[in-house]
Amino acid sequence: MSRVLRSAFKLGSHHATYLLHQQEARIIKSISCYCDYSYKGGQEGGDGESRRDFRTVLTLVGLGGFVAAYVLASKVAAEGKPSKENVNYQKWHTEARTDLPTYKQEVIQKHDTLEKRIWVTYGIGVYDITDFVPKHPGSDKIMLGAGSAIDPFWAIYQQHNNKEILTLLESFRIGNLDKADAVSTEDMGSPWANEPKRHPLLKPASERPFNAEPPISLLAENFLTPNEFFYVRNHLPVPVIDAESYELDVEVEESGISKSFSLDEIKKLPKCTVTAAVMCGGNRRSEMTEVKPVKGLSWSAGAVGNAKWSGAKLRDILLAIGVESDEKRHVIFEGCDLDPTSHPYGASIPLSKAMDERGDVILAYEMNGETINRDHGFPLRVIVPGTVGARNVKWLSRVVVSDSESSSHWQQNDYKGFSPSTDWDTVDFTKSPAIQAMPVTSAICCPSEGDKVQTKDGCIAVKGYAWSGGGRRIVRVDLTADGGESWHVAELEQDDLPDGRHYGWTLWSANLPVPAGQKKIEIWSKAVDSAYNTQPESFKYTWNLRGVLSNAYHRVKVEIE
Ligand SMILES: Nc1nc2c(c(=O)[nH]1)N[C@H]1C(S)=C(S)[C@@H](COP(=O)(O)O)O[C@H]1N2
Ligand SMILES: [Mo]
Repeated sequence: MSRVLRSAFKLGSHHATYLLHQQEARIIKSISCYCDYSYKGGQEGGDGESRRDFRTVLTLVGLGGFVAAYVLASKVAAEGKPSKENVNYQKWHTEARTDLPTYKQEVIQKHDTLEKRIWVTYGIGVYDITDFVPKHPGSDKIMLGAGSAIDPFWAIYQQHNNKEILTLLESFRIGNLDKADAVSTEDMGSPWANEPKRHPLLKPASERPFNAEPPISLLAENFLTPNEFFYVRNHLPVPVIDAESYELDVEVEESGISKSFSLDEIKKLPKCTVTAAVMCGGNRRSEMTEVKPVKGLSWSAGAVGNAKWSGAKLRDILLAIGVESDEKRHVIFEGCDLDPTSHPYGASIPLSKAMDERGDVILAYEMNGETINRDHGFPLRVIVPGTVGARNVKWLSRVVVSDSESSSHWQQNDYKGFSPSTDWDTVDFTKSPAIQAMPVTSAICCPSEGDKVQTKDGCIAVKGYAWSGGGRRIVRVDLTADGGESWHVAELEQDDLPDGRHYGWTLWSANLPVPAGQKKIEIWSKAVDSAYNTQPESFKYTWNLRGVLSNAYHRVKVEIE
């Protein structure tokens, strides 16, 4: 590496350090988006006491911070980063730097406090990230993860593998790891080697982890979304599970009751089928982003699907082990998908929802009459009808009845709503409740933005979906083609189920009158649910930093032929 390059790194490091101090609060607060911030070029724990938690927090803050520092790195770029475009930044951490000393793992391990300085290794690079690790009330948690290799984390969170972040990391380089101590990437195996095959029509918002939605024009074609077109939202690699040896652990905290169920045992329980839409809390986020950028996967309106789910009622299982409903308790779900600290994806719902006969919470092994596929949770997932997608935990491994909510990152520091004036400097995730039931929304699936459409008797054919959380039926969908001067009521296609227990979506269609003589029109849709809740007119006043609950009127511009 040239001297110019090295001094540029120093400069970069200095500059970045300064900026990092400025932005440390922001970085800490950005942890909730560490996992998806940089996917697709700029898109989408807990206070637990265990060491695993701490390590997760390190990943989130320390390593995720590198992601958050993307912006800083760009500034560095503007102010003197190496001009040679072809430097092989992906190799830096694999090569020894002759200008720097070599360290043994046991030496590195000792650098695990701010006082002793915080070191990490990546490949055979040794980095001092002390100035990067923000000083904040939870800094004790960061320390516990210090002094170790970050390779396993970055194997999973592949968004780090870009020039800006690797450049920033290299700027913290202080030495080389003794080769004998280096983590071998071959030994680790790729966590992505066993991903299932996906339908080519699913448009990935990120490949690893796999997140994709179907073209929304397809969504209104089928009341039950075909399994292969159903959006996929994975936070981690898809776990490989052998159905024969699979077991679900059900536990009750305090009482100490616990019981394991094989898949066969679960299938012997009374089978029940629920039609329920599952919608990601970030569905339609890309529209909210237009008001002001938000952090998260840039979903269009396709992060939702409607399916018939079959399985055992969670209520039956809980009753069988003697659980009684209690308004104050929770049911925690854990998946088999593990992060690099062996921490599973997790979420919780109120116990009262699980115990409610009309809550229809099921442990599903079938989706639309087929064995549930790997992307959607094989062999077992929980379906919490009417509740945000994040609580519908896939690849279920454990169910725990507890006095507290899940301590997972996704329950505590993500999937929560905030005021439009809350930013990453001021956000306090403990101040907002975790999203459970979702608000009413709708989307126009046909025509699509920019389509040229033909009129028939002064009308155009429009269709879409509408849904509300909490079991509320859709009672009306209003459409306008003249900016709200006149509204037209759509025809609804939905289940004939009582309000409060109506969990599937509603498809709607209409022949919408369009203003005569106008070439360009904008269609708006708004749905009304059984509580007469309706969608907000714009995203402006419901904007939130995470881009969740993005349910304003859906608007589509088309040209009349
Ligand atoms: N175990 C596990 N369960 C999970 C997730 C996950 O990453 N791991 N993602 C959640 C989120 S955020 C959503 S929106 C839904 C998506 O379900 P789908 O992929 O079947 O559409 O699964 C939820 N359950
Ligand atoms: Mo989600």
